[in-house]
Amino acid sequence: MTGSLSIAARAAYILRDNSTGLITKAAPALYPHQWSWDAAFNAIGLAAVDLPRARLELDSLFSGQWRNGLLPHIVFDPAADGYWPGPAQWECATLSEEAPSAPATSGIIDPPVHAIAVDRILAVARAAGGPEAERTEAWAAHLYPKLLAWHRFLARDRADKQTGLITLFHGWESGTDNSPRWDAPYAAVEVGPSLPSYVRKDKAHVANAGQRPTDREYDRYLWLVEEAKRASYDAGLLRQTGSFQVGDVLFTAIFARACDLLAKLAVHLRKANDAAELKDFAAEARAAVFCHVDEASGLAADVDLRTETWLRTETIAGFAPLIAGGMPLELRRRQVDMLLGQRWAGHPSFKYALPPSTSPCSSAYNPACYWRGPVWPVFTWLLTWALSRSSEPGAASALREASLAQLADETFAEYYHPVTGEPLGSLHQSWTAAAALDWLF
Ligand code: 9WN
Repeated sequence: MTGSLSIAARAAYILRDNSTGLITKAAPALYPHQWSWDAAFNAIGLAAVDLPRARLELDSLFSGQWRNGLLPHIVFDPAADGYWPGPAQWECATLSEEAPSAPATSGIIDPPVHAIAVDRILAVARAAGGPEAERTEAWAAHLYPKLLAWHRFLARDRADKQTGLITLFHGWESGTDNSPRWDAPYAAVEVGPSLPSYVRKDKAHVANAGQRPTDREYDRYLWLVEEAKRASYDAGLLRQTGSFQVGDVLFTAIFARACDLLAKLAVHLRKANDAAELKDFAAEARAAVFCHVDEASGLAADVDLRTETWLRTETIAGFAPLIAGGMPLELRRRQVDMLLGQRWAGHPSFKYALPPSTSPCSSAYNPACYWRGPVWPVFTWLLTWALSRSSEPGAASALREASLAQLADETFAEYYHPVTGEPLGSLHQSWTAAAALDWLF
């Protein structure tokens, strides 16, 4: 088999192997449940090989949606064990009337990439034509009210009135758990004496525990779950009591782009009022992202909402304006040049010219640890998706080629060491396989 064919075949095999028949596990051992933004990326990859499964992936995820529109960051597979904290720790249905009694879910959120997935699945189905295209159109119309409820939840419960940024009450909600972007707000989180004792299960599933967050960080992650439980997962209460409250530029940028696409779907479904509402959400979110670009560095900055401080760290989230799209040409050129330049993808020590999760020029850079330095292929995919839609096809294709060269090792790792190219974290990670499939489609 030629290189690309072999990568695609192996990626399709991994997505099949990680399937329970209903959901795609985020990873075979480390993450045996369905994660929200993973499911959306996985659905994009699945669209290339199996449209019915791509649709089922999102249907299964949305079966865990809460009555108030919240789409939980994990929908638990009742048959799976081995991930901690599990349903017995989250206790969502007991603590909140908004949560479904089944399936069991977590009570926090993930970045809203779902409308991006629906748009991509529709494009693939329309290009294929025939009955699958018709089925996919009907499916999208059926899913649409759930997506709308999810976006309305974010605009209503999570948009911060001062900054316009989406508020997070847990670093897990950003999807970039231990990124240095959250070091300062986490330093202010005091773990209470009532934190239940626990045994971490994640470290057993990676080659070296140094690739995962530290125990000190985990204490804080678990403490924030306790805080969320005490507030019955209610955003209004968490705004009063939460000891971690940040405005996330990356999440907000993804929301802006997803609102554009959901508005497009609303127009297609002849829902003019919804489309206008979604366009307003998009405009507000995009303006909030552009307002938080640090002039000196050219990177977007998150905000610690409790101290009203900008968090100026050199992490990949600083490229949120590229994800949001629609930025002034000058800012776009500056961000693209930086992304490909020596502080990022073009660093001379790197094996492949790919952007790491934290710049090697940052004092917080750790090339083997999770979101503190490694390259995440799924994030590269998101950048290529956004760049190719922002009149930057050259940058998009350079990143795609470099990432496919890296993925030729066929380990489909969760993340990679930028200097050695060593696969890190979980192997056979579903969203890494999905990214490869979409690139090769
Ligand atoms: C906590 C599943 C998820 C991803 C996140 C990634 C990691 C979980 C963990 O795995 O987070 O949600 O246990 O470390 O940081 O982005 O969605 O792949």
